[in-house]
Amino acid sequence: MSLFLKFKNNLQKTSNFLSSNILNSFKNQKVNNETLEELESVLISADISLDVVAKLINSVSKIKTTNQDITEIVLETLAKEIEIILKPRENEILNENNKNPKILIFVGVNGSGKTTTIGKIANQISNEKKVLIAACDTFRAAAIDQLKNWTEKNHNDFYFGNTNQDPASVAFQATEKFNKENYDYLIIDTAGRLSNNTNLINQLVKLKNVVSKINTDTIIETILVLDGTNGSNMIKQVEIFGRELNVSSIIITKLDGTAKGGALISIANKYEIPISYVGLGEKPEDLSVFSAKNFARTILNLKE
Ligand SMILES: Nc1nc2c(ncn2[C@@H]2O[C@H](COP(=O)(O)OP(=O)(O)OP(=O)(O)O)[C@@H](O)[C@H]2O)c(=O)[nH]1
Ligand SMILES: [Mg+2]
Repeated sequence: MSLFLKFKNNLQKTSNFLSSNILNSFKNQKVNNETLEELESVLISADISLDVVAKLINSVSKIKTTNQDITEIVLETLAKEIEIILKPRENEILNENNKNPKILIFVGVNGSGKTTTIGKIANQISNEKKVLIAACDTFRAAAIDQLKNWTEKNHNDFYFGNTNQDPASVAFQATEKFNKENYDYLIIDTAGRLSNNTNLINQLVKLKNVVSKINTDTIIETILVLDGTNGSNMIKQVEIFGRELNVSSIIITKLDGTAKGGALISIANKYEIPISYVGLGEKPEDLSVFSAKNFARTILNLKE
């Protein structure tokens, strides 16, 4: 299936919401204060932030009435503006031509999709690469098993410690193994829940420091996984994790399950952090490289 179709099929909740409401707003074929206000409220309901909505409304307000179907022009105008906002955020973290090893540390609140996304990403790495996956979520025994299942499916090597062992010490041992045995990738899973956020962030900072100290030359990506069904609440998570952990990339999951996919645009507009992948379902193949154009066009139910 093409990437476009994948986006189209799995972003239907957002696209149905946006396209049907926008068609409805412009059914009288006029761009005027009333229809612009209706459009504004539709965009806000899709969790697109006010500053982005203002930009979009400004572009649509400039549309001149012609013989052409106005809704088509409105949708095309919106898609173009949204693509301009999203384009600079495209970013590939798995470059098959890259010979240098890489460490990926996955962080995010509990349930955001870290472990599942690690499974999906490992599934996309070619079999020729040597991959070590480390279970540094030592908070729950089930978390270790969940990751182990994925590594067995993908035939990746797996490193784990004891339940409740200090996550940074598991990361330390895994990083030593990664160095000694010449792996191409080390992928680190972390816990999403602790007694409070400050403890969680401190623990992650410690883990990252340990890994960076041993591996001064290797590229370390800190990947923040966000639950797309949280809509605009994702902003707060970017704020907290971004500030302390120098997040290098964002992955937004569960976009198949929400009509609030517009929040991705708000994040792209507010933060200069690349968006590498989007989660579009629970199956191993339901993780797609983020594409600005595909996202912008499919959420408005436009053709490729
Ligand atoms: N529909 C859908 N479900 C997803 C997606 N990504 C993850 N999930 C589901 O979300 C749930 C939580 O995912 P996990 O990967 O366990 O989340 P986590 O961040 O590791 O959670 P903790 O380990 O508790 O911090 C699971 O049931 C996943 O199957 C997605 O893109 N789409
Ligand atoms: Mg997990």
